[in-house]
Amino acid sequence: MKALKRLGARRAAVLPLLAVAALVTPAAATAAPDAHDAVRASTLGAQAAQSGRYFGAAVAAGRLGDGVYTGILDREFNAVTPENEMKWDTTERSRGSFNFGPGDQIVNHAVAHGQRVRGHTLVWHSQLPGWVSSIQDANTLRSVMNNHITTVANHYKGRVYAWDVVNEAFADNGSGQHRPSVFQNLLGDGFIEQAFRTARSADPAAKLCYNDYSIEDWNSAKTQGVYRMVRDFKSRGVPIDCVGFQSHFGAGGPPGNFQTTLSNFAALGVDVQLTELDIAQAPAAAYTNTVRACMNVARCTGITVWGIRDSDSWRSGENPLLFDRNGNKKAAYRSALTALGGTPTTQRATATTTATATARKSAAPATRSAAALPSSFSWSSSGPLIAPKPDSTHDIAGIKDPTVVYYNGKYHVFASTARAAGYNLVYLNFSDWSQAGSATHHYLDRTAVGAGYRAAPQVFYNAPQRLWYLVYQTGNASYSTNPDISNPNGWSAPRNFYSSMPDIIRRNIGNGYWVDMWVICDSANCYLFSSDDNGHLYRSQTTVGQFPNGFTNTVIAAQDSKYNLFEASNVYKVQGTNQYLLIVEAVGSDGRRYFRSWTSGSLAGSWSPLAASESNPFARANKVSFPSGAWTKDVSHGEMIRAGYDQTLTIPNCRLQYLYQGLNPNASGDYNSLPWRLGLLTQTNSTC
Ligand code: G2I
Repeated sequence: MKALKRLGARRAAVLPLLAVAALVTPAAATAAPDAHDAVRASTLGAQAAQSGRYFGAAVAAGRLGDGVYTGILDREFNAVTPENEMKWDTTERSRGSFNFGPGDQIVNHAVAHGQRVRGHTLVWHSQLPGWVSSIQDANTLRSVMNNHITTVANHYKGRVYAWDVVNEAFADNGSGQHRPSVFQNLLGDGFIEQAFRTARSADPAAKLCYNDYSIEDWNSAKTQGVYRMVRDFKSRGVPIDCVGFQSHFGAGGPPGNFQTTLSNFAALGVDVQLTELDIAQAPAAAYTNTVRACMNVARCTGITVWGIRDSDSWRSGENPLLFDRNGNKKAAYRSALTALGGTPTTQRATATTTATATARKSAAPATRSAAALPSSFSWSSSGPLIAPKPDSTHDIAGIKDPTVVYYNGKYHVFASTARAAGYNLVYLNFSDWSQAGSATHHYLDRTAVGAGYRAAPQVFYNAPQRLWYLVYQTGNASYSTNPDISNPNGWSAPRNFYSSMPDIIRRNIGNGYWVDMWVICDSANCYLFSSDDNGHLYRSQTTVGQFPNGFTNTVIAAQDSKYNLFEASNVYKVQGTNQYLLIVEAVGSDGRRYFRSWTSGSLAGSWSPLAASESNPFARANKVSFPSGAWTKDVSHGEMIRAGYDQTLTIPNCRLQYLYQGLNPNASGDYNSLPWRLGLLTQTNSTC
């Protein structure tokens, strides 16, 4: 979007049909992607992400040097749980002396690969150092427990999505009571509540879970005991957000009433997760039943398998996992993927091929899947999901330029508010698209972000700094930061990335506007892309370490005619590949907005056309089906639903979703007063 839009839909008819095939880039184009590879792009994590879920694995720090292991991990999983590295006997082996080395190894790996982390576990009677179990008085133990929770949760703050705060506190004996432990014996039943309260104070943004095994059968006394505790916690406001069902099953798989158990807990107002799944002999049907039980419960937010290959499992003699010892996909893998809604790949992705390919490419895990995206796209659109909510001081006409991340069980959307007087920003969150329309709109002009011209936001979490960034245009490229994305009042006042408009932009901008700033980082550098409404896409750069202290080396990353390369560029990393995707908004021969797309092997590389023409667009209204009515002919400035939320801007490689701005085709008049609304595209020609 731009400061003072002057190109209305009315201009459309007079625009010439523009040549769209070639995007002039400073360097030679790379080879076009091989469309056949798209069939093999389907993975557990990417598929789970389609429904807002994660699919994770327990990870051992000691195996991160194994290329086959990390090849599978980074291709298939978008969440990890350290198998042993965050347990008390590792993190505080002697009193007051903390060791985060092994846990950090896993967390750093996860952050670098866009995987969320489940922290496991803060308080557990097992893997507990002798100095704790031999404590004899309640006061000492209470302060030791609180200090442990606070120190560990603090260390991982911002990088751990959910904590197993207390693990396995209930007895197996059919009593439905707590098991004996040093915590239970000295502190009594209240130790669990105490642990949750302490964890909440230490890391208010993390989800706090109670985790246990043999609580999957609704009829068991242990399940009922945990259920009563969660109900009690919720009724008294004790902070608990989720229950982890470990799901260590025998060959028969889950109990027949597992889904009932999950729904009953979810009905208490907590998320439920399968946290340590493994099944003796891994029968395909047992995995299907397990995954289906989760998929059928809206608040079942993710599944973690307890290891990657059978040889990595704590039950390795029972071959309970999804990959065999050589890293080949087992039948159970295919049933899990299918139950997640995916289509397992056939011959070429099975067993030996995958394992040997992975082994061969262990140094560069994703080179073979460089063409995860197809070369043409079709979409289905929702109706308008988000409309302005004017209040007495905000006479908003349109809501535009959305940016969105899914984080902590919610979609967080920031957008421009447009009215005749100009632009500012709004924030809303919701857990489900069905609730997007009823979410509260928080106007950011009331916060330190401030009044005046602010538009076209982009949000991401900077994992190295553990800080959220909101990037937006103010005439300069500006940003605010916030430790808590869900707190609209937490944003800092705007700061600028540049001291002034870079010379190369000043020389090329003509009558355009400097708009739509977009930041994306790889492991070494951060890049800022921007447009000039005059056919140029610019790219500046800095290092990850220097970000956000200025961007330099501004170059023209791509150029074309003005309307062919207009504005609203998004750049993303495609999950599980070495590809980046660029999409840029163009103005069609009918004056309607649509998107063109390119790919590149590196952020600073040249961009090769993917679906880059008006007849083969990335997204254009005439390639979109509108089951609930064709409410717009423009597919304009928006943002992809990402697979993660950090600075790498990773998107799924399959079944893409794009939140965009659309417009009643009959609307006309002042550009700033047009009634833009937000709708959601879902890709319909995915192969997963
Ligand atoms: O027992 C299965 C799981 C039950 N729920 C809680 C989980 O935390 C637990 O995980 C397992 C790990 O998979 C094992 O890897 O917890 C075990 C300990 O209770 C872990 O085993 C330990 C061995 O006992 C140690 O001897 C060994 O040094 O693994 C360590 C690292 O390999």
